[in-house]
Amino acid sequence: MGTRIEQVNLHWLRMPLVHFFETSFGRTYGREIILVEASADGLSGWGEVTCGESPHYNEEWTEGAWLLLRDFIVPSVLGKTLGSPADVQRLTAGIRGHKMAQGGLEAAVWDLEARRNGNPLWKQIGGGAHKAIACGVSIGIQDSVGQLLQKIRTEVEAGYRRIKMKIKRGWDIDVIREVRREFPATPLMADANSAYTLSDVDHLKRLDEFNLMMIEQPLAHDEIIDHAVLQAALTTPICLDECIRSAHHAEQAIRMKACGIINIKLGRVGGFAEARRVHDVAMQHGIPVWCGGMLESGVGRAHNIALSTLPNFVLPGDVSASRRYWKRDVINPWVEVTPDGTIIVGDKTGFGYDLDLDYLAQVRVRQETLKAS
Ligand code: OSB
Ligand code: MG
Repeated sequence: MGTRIEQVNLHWLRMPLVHFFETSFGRTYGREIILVEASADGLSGWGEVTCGESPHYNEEWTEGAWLLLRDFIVPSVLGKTLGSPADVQRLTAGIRGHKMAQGGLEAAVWDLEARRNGNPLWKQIGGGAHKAIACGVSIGIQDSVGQLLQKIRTEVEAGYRRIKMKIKRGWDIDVIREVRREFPATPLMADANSAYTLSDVDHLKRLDEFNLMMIEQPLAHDEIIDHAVLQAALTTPICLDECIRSAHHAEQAIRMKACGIINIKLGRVGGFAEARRVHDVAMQHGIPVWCGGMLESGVGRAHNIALSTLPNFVLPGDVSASRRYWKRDVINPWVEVTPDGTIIVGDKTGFGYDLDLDYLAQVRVRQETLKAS
């Protein structure tokens, strides 16, 4: 028994975004995405590497991830017989960091395992507690407050259940005040992507008056202790994103009271096995979680949907409709959101959608095949 990984195909896709996306660390007009295709016995599973084009969200970026996969991660797994997809994490444990690169392969192997067993991916990972996923949107920093208000109105009218706005120094308190005035009852939150330091505590305390669901990652990407100090000074719950790269980090952050909520990103923690552990630790401590996004193509989006069916995903996530990002997605059908702001979870085998192989070939700019010897 077990699955011997015979071949891994790396596909580099270049996909322009429908609208630029700006965070405190910069603006993105298009995505450079690696899809990982892992094959055994005539079946293929697909995963997505969710890192950015430059090493600003974390240390990973597309070109680096490609080399890491080609030279280290894939060779650690090729030709090995896996008892479970969770073995990918064990086989790559000697590689420090680069969880998004590892997570892309790990997710592909879970999808492959699901297909070998004729299971939907959500079932293969032990999910299924939710048959519909509650959706929120993440709205980037805009050129004007008017433009932001207009974008929020569009998403609220589409049915999305919460609005996340990106903030940075100079685009925070005054902007949120205007948004709150315009949308007094909308569930609202802000994501700073590490734009502040503890010396901004008095400034950040002013956020408490806006009744935000949470503030996401206000302080440094690797700083749990300062978040605990900040949380003690705020009534608004802190949600950690960048800081949580493992279940161990989640446990430390929760024990230190550095956060009240955790954003789980599949790639950031290295795949489904660790994402489930983060989920379980949070659940044991009564900390709710939601699924973050990294502007994924349909493949990563579908994986996020499967992950979000685990029971403690009780808050709307950043997983939203394909057409918010892409003129055309690489899957069929595209991910769609109902008028009441949910994605319906299907029963199809694997990640639950068909690949649009014609379009995939159109947007592919690089490809490499690695075979077991
Ligand atoms: O911090 O959650 C983040 C996108 C790129 C990098 C970091 C983040 C984000 C998002 C977008 O907020 C979420 C999405 O719509 O996919
Ligand atoms: Mg974030």
